[in-house]
Amino acid sequence: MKMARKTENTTASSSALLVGAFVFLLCSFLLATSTTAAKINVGGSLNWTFGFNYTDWALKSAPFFVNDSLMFKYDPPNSTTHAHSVYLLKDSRSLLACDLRKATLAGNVTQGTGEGFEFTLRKRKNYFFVCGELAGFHCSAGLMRFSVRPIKRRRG
Ligand SMILES: [Cu+2]
Repeated sequence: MKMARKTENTTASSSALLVGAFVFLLCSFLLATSTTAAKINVGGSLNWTFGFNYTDWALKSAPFFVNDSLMFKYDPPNSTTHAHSVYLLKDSRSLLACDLRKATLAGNVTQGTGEGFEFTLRKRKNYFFVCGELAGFHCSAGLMRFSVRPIKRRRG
């Protein structure tokens, strides 16, 4: 009796091991084959909005990969919401200061409508994104700023 029970336990644990190994292999396979670029909605379900901490969001959403696309969604100007836009800054200094003087426009106040617009991270470099509305107020007080540095995707 004791012998039989022991055999049963051994069988149960070895099949659990097999399942575990299978799941591990499946995960490795999925990781290795997920070489296609991702589309990431900036801000998750909150989209591009005033008062959400995008610096924090970017840190939690990392890593980003070269050729991934960031989706920016925001309502066009209307009577109930603030207008937003997306600008690219040149460096971390201007990001810190919310200095838009050398900024380039990535999306104007209407381009975030509906499904929004895509910005593809084509190069392995730092990107600095801000909302350009109210002369940097949305960037500073509204926390609408973040930087990302996409990394090269590992091939399997
Ligand atoms: Cu804004």
